[in-house]
Amino acid sequence: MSDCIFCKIAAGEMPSNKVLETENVLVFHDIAPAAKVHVLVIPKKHIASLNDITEEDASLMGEVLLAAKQAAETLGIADSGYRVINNIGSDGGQVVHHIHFHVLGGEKLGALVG
Ligand code: IU
Repeated sequence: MSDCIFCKIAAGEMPSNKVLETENVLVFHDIAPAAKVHVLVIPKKHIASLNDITEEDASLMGEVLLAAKQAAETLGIADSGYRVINNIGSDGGQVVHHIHFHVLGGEKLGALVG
């Protein structure tokens, strides 16, 4: 999508602080970190939110989760633990309408659920 900022980041048209990149997925540092480590994992393909994935995206979404795990390892937070969050829509707090998974860690996180 031409007016999507994460599409522009994925295409290299906007700068980002990259953690890892594959053919289909990009991981980059969040510009406003909410934890000591805070990166975003995105598919390069424009998908607005989890509501918009289809069977066709099943393999791609697997690649996204594998990249989240790999980024956690690269950033040294895998063993101590971390959180992966996907916000969906207005009530979910989604601001950028290109599906992304937040990976948060590097410190003890407060409980959200449970
Ligand atoms: P949300 O799940 O849509 O609420 O999260 C959007 C995130 O994208 C938020 O944490 C922003 O700080 C982050 N972000 C970014 O890293 N780079 C950008 O250019 C923009 C938003 I716009």
